[in-house]
Amino acid sequence: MPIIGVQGAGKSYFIVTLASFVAKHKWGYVDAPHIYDMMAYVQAMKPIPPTMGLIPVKVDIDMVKYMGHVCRKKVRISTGDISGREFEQAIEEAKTSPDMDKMSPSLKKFIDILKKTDGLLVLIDITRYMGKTPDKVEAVLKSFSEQISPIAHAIELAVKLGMKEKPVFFVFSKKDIHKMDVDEIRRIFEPAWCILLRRLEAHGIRVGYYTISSAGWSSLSDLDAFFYGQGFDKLLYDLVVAL
Ligand SMILES: Nc1nc2c(ncn2[C@@H]2O[C@H](COP(=O)(O)OP(=O)(O)OP(=O)(O)O)[C@@H](O)[C@H]2O)c(=O)[nH]1
Ligand SMILES: [Mg+2]
Repeated sequence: MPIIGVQGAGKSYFIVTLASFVAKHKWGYVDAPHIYDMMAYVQAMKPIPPTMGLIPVKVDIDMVKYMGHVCRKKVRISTGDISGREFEQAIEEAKTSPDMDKMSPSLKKFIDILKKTDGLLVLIDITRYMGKTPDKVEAVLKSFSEQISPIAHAIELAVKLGMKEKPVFFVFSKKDIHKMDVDEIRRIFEPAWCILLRRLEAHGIRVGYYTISSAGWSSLSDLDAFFYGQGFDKLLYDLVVAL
């Protein structure tokens, strides 16, 4: 299951946090050693250099647990196969040139990822205009307006390549900044993205909504309280069960 999202949406921070959670609870296996380098940046809350963000990171999950329910299944979550910049460029290209022979390596790579996917984890950053626009709803809508085209096109492309009856999980990142709960965001998201949502329903694609924070946990003494408080266990459980 790939993680997609525009530049700076929080994909790399998310996978490092997710990997730490999975490792802490012995729920799976994390691809090393690149993750250590990324970890250093996440722990220091510094931007991950673009070149490092390109290195693929894979988290192999064997089991998940939520509220006493255990689900054993093998699921791979990955990112870094395609960076946000490559993703945006590939989607732009996919919109205009459907010619297979002339495709750029980025678009080819992205199509290969989508062909074999069991669903999508879509990271959306709603914080881009927070602090710049006084009205929170307006700030969220402004962020959506920048991300709806690449994201919706990517999902449509995945559907075209055969992703039917598979789940799409929308994850609104950087919760520590926007401080909104998932229902509050859904009330803005659903009308704004309704055309895509109706089309997904028509293809039997189930949609889930989550909001999490992937930063500021390394200094906490009670890591579990952070992870569970963010709902990482629920997100992983829903995801594994849905596949
Ligand atoms: N406060 C806060 N900041 C975050 C969080 N997640 C990511 N960030 C910030 O957002 C920046 C971008 O996050 P990345 O994870 O590197 O974004 P990305 O989606 O991997 O971006 P590309 O690799 O360019 O596609 C980071 O440098 C952090 O400063 C979060 O949960 N909370
Ligand atoms: Mg990245």
